[in-house]
Amino acid sequence: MNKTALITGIRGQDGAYLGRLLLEKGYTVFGADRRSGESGNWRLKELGIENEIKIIYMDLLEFENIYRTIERIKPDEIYNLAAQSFVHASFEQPILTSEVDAIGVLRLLDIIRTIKPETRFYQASTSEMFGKVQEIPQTEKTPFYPRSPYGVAKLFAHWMIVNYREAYNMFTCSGILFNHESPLRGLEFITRKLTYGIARIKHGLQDKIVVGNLDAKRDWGYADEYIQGMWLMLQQEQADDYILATGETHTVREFVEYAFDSVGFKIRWEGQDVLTKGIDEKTGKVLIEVSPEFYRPAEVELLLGNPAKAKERLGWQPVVKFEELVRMMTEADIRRVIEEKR
Ligand code: NAP
Ligand code: F7E
Repeated sequence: MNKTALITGIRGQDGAYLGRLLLEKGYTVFGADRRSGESGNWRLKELGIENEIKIIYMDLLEFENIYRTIERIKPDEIYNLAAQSFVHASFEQPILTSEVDAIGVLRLLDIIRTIKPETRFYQASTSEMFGKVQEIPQTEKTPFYPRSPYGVAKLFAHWMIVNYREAYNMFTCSGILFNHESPLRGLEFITRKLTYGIARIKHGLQDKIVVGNLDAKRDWGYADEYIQGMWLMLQQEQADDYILATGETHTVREFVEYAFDSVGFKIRWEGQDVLTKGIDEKTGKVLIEVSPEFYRPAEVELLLGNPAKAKERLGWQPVVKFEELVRMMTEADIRRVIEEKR
């Protein structure tokens, strides 16, 4: 039978990939958009699905708006991907971040509990909940220690997912996803900031990129594989929580080196901390600089996930490795910059 899914955050990175996957599987896909306007449509356009998703206007801040939407479309599955997802911004906007990422999830859960409690619900939880990590690698049993308003808000939502499952027997899943990137990643995140910046440097449109902490380590995977894990979670007999990660970690510095390398630059490092500079070995030009502006008041130094449970129970396993991911993103941005120059 044809299923109906509602994806919140449809215009984000994961929303676009998940929308495509569910359409391929024959779902009727409703995409909730908070009216970000035509400019927010680029990902759906790039995937060629902008006319196939049924866009509805829904903001996680507005209870009645969500209520009417769920009552009208009564989805079989909801994927809650909408969020203020930029950790750095959450320090400046902790209340907005909590309203959307914590209370917004509760609004959805409570509305479903009232209207259609059998709805299967996926919540986009995050490795940021591990923050100052209490164990390496992190598993579903590792204690949480969030380090940002974003992490704290997502942890509230995570426990609500667990609570609604236990209290009302609802099919609610928390996917604890480690960083996942792609050519559709937002430009504010370090990976895309780097690959887009490097493509512009390569084509003479920019001199350098200014960044923050180069020593933070992340477990970076490929978004298009992670959204398959989301779908799998909602197809199981029992609702549960799962980590999706690669089991490999790399520093931001390694990302810089590898991304430059993939377009023919060799980076030599000079200086320490905020005085660090990444220099082009061939020309001696400074291509990377560090500024305190991009440091966070509290940093997550190291993330490394163990995806064993997802492999065993869901049969989910990431294939794309760090080097391939960086190359894929750099190549996509080189193509975009060439287009922009035309
Ligand atoms: P993203 O590209 O930033 O997309 C988030 C989407 O949420 C955007 O389309 C945004 O709308 C929408 N949104 C923001 N505030 C909203 C509100 N008040 N009401 C309705 N929609 C709202 O994020 P992503 O990388 O695809 O991530 C998807 C989800 O997974 C997020 O919840 C994120 O926190 C979580 N997550 C991401 C990662 C990762 O590495 N990517 C890892 C773990 C968890 P606009 O387009 O209008 O801004
Ligand atoms: O930072 C460091 C920064 O903003 C990664 C979101 O999808 O993944 C993402 O959160 C690291 C941090 O992602 C710059 O300090 C250095 O240590 O790309 P990011 P994030 O904070 O890890 C998690 C799992 C989510 O759930 C989030 O929604 O890179 N860094 N220099 C920088 N970061 C940025 N953005 N910009 C810099 O210039």
